[in-house]
Amino acid sequence: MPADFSGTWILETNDKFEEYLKALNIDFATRKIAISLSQTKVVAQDGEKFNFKTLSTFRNYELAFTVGIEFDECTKGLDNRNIKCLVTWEGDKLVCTQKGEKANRGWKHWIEGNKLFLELTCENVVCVQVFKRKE
Ligand code: VLZ
Repeated sequence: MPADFSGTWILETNDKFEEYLKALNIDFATRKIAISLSQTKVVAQDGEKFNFKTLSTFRNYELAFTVGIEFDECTKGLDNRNIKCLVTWEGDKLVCTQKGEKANRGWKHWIEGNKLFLELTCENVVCVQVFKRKE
């Protein structure tokens, strides 16, 4: 039985997020705003279908996908690139490869106890975000 990601998760730590945004060529002013934000992930999981909402007071970002089915993503409001994505299970980790202009781009999600982890990768930068399940 794979992990259940459904729920509301509040950002607790955000290591190397600015470096990640820089690797995506996000400008200085936007980076400074972005790193100051509290982020909330609202995840809805229905079997292999997922909806991830990343909410903040500045911008929101929404992504819907089915595991194992390639899809096009436009990272609107982030770096505004078009990428080809595929999410697969690696054990209980949800792993997304994001093919496009940026090398080595993708993310991984997993759960440990009441924490949701997100590893965001671009080129040689790895950002690790830890979220706590909302009571
Ligand atoms: O997350 O790809 O959970 O899409 C940051 C919004 C959203 C704050 C980061 C404003 C989303 C930033 C990263 C302004 C530049 C991401 C996936 C995995 C789901």
